[in-house]
Amino acid sequence: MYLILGCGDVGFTLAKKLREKGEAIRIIEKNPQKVSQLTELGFDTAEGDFTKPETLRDSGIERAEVVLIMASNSEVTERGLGAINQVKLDLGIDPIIIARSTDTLEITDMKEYGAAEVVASSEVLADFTHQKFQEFRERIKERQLRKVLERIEGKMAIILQDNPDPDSISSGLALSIYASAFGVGSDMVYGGQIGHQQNRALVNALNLNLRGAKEVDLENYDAYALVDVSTRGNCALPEKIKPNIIIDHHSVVSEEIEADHKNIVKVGATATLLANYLRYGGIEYDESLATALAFGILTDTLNFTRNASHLDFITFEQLLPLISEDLLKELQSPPVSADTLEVIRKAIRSSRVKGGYLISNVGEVKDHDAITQAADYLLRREGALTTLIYGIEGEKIYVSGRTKDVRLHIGKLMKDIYSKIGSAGGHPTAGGATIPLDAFDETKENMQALRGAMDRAIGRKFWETVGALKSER
Ligand SMILES: [Mn+2]
Repeated sequence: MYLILGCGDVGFTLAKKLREKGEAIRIIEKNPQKVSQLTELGFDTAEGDFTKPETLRDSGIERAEVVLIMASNSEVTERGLGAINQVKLDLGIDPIIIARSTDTLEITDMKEYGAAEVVASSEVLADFTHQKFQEFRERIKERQLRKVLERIEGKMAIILQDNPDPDSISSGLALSIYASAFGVGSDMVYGGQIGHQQNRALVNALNLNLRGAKEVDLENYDAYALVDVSTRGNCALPEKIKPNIIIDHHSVVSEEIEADHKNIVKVGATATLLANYLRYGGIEYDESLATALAFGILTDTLNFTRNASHLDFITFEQLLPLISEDLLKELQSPPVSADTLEVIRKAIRSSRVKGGYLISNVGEVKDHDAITQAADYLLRREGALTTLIYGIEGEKIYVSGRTKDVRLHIGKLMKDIYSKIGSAGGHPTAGGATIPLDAFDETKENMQALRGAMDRAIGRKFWETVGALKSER
């Protein structure tokens, strides 16, 4: 039971909320008029002065798990705490005591006097205003974006980061829907590739018509927006063009490019920002976009374990009732194609492990994304800390590296090893290389010889560089 001592505005609001939640409550109030009002409203109320131990005893305080002192006067609160302390000793009880204070300076005193938690109204008000301020900011940004869009005539290119991920793709779609609500049509354009199966699944599920930067004449649009990217190095924005809009999130705010509307903030995902534009713009959207935005937030924050901010949490909470759980599940673990399974089978069969380094040559494949997936999958093998899978698609060899070894930066390592014969690079935990078949003397006509040459120049070379071959001897 919750025992509420003193039922002014704050106590009454609290009592209502607790009752809504189905909690058992009892109120002690001094003012007889208020007592009869509360009783009329169905609250279990006792009349009395809670600064007197006998009142507390008579009110059944021994059944209270929590006692809330909600008086507005600190002196009364302190006398209340004194009375509770006395009763606690007499009855051998130990409820959780929460006190209200008007002055933050009193908090320490009240805690020493037995309050487990002291709620200072000034602090609550400041916190609330601060929180609201963050929301105001999003509201202001939304109005600014609207004004910028109203000035745009013609078609806008929404440029995603190169090799766009779910955050980028869902944010791009959200901006295109937002823009079309204000009369601006757009194309979503990306550089690089939509490689990972998860990204392709998202594109398919949303039935998106994404344009590769090479397919379109990027100079020919009337307006430009950068989404989930704010540096020229990582997107297809043409050299001289100043974009109209930049919406991005990053730990370091980029000053590189100017724009009429620039919103770069330290939040976990760009999808968070776009969900707020849609919200404050009053724009309705379907459950597939809501699901995509939620998925974007989840992937970019690694399920709220990386760079997630307060705004990410509340935005996700607001999206939740709109999303399709089935679609979210499907996006999180997209079905694996028969071809991909076949490549994984080959990768398992021809894998060899030395000193925790697994290498595997899968030969010819239809789609090199399967090589990436095999590298991911085989990292789960016991004893493998690093995987390196390679195979041929068309006239190129694709190499995919993955590691959970914290001492290794696999992207750098692959760059060191393979950039002489192809292009290579990546992150600490994931790297890739593309090597033209021309780099080898052997051709596909003699597959066995070509595979042997690949093993020497790619697999063995990797083992040699990390020292796995020496350690075997
Ligand atoms: Mn992002």
